Amino acid sequence: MSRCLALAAKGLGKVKSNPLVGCVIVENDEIIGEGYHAHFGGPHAEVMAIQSVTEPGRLANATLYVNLEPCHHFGKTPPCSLLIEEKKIPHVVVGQNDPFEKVNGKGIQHLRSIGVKVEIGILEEECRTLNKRFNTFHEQKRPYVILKWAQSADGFIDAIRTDHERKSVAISGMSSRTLSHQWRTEEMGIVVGRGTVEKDNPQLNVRWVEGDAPIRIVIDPHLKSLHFSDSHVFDGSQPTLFFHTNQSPHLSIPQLEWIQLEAPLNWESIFQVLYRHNITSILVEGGAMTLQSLIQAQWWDEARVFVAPIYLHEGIAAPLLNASPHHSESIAQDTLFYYYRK
Ligand code: AOF
Ligand code: ZN
Repeated sequence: MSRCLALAAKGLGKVKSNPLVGCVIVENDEIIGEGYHAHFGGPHAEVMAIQSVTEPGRLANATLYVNLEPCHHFGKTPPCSLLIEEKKIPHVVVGQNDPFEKVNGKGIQHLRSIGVKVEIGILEEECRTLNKRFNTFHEQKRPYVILKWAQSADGFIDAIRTDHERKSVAISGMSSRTLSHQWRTEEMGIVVGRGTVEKDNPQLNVRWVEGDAPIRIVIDPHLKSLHFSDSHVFDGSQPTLFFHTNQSPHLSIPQLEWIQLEAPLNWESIFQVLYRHNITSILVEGGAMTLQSLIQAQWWDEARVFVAPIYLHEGIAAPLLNASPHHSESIAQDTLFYYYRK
């Protein structure tokens, strides 16, 4: 199962909004096949593993290990449960159930009903952690929320600037910023508030690593950022969702969707829309108000905070998390702290 998890993790950033799944097939104490779900819409882990077996005759005496319950529905690909049945694999070991409602329990039920021996719950906690996005999305019907910011050693995330200075103060170092771009490839959406659009004019794309850019999500209740119409978020280069309460403007921008919600704008209704858009996870990059409002409403799962060895002495205070870091690591001269809500 550990090997399944290591294989599954290779799909990070490539299979979203699907789960990370790895599969290992063992016969007579020997690994005879393995595989993982490598890209969205592509074959499932079980299919890859079964295809990799060079002596298919051994499958009838094999054990198939997989970190997620084999699917039992026709999605973009046919059900893995039926493939396992066809190959007459007698023993299946599963890490966790599939919370997706078209599957949940049905894969295991089917395999048992045809006489396959099924064990479930092996390394379950590790399996659930690996698929934290997929599990949160299906069980809580909202995206998994990762907060991210960089602060100075004395606790500021920005200098005091006018909205027109549009050049952000560099706090974290290059290595930290490259890592942040890696994170952008791993999540489906990237969230910023109106103030960040006005002050930093972020592109919210992926430039320093390989990988797909996330969907841009801008929270702007009164559409004030329209006063900055040359902002990157309006450049039509990337799917963008704009949340507001004003009338939607008669302005058509490629890939940009205006989403008008009732005032006052609240996270619960925003998350309902993100759920309908199949956005399984979001990386929230600021600013302080947006981050703090998610913390206040307890709508976060994880926070990643860079602390840089610089002093700003005054400025915009970093959000207050009210939690202790779970662990930390050094990223060049910066320290990266990881927090988890529960
Ligand atoms: C598995 N093995 O490797 C994965 C599973 O549209 P599809 O056909 O790709 O189906 C996607 C759903 O299948 C996804 O929501 C989840 O329930 C399950 N993913 N199942 O047996 C895999 N990736
Ligand atoms: Zn499947």
